[in-house]
Amino acid sequence: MARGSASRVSYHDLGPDTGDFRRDVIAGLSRAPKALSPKYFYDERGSELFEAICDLPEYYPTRTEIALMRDKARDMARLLGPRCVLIEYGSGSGRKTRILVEALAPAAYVPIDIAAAQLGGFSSELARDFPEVAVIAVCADYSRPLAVPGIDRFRGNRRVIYFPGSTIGNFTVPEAISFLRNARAVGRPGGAMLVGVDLKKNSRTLHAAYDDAQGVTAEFNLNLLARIKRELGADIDTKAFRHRAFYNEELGRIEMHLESLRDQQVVVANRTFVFRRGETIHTENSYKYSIAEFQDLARRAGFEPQAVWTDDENLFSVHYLTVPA
Ligand code: AVJ
Repeated sequence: MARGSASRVSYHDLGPDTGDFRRDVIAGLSRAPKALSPKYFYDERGSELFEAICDLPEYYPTRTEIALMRDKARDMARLLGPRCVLIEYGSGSGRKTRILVEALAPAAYVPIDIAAAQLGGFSSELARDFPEVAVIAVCADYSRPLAVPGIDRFRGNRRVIYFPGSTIGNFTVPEAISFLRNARAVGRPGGAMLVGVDLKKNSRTLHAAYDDAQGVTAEFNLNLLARIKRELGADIDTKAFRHRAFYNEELGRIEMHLESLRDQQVVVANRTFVFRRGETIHTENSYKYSIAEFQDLARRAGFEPQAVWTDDENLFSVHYLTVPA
């Protein structure tokens, strides 16, 4: 299925459908405690709200990582080497990717993203601006194994997996290890990974970043309920829930929840779910790692940590890991 005007871009839709969403929502609300996957935040409205979060004064990760990419892209490109196949998990708006692609001049660029709305536009723009780069866009859930169509012709090129944005923080430690093991297999011996990881820091800064003054993060979190209403035709009073975010020091993670403001019932796909007042749906974890903690995690997944870049304030890190030959 080709889409977009540039000749060097192809687009493949392997994304999850409404059936998957319905099944996951029902399973998540049947669990105790209730939980939903943060991957479902990113419908069209959710992707827009996430872009707005990235521009908030309190949300330091995006601007810090972009500045880090600007400062260090040349060093990174030297280590990653020429003519690689750059596979990106969760390309989003692609601001960091542009910086990297410009410095790296890869043979191919393979963005894999669950958010279809952004993927088509971003990949055609990139293909237009970098005509030497073959762009293979894939709309899919990258947390599951998938075969990238048409990647075989780059058999001889080094594979580099780019995973920016500290999205790795959405996984628990065992999930992160199995995710990294899959990524290592995709990278193959001799391949590499470049991964953005948010650093541990004082809880005041973290709380502000996940509970901003303008309430954009609250709207982003509550949009998940709005999406369930829109797509699954559910009966939910979204005003009867509120956004909660806090740093769980012991587990080293921000947790986001949707808290029920009263005893109530919610109906999704003919199933009734009972909420007590104060009960929450756990919607996201955002783990924070020290450099040593993340390198240890990478080693447990079979990678060899080679280099790490951080900003002057030690807010954010970008790790370069290799797959042993
Ligand atoms: C996209 C998962 C990295 O955890 O900081 C931002 C998502 N959630 N504000 C993060 C998010 C609330 C973000 N990640």
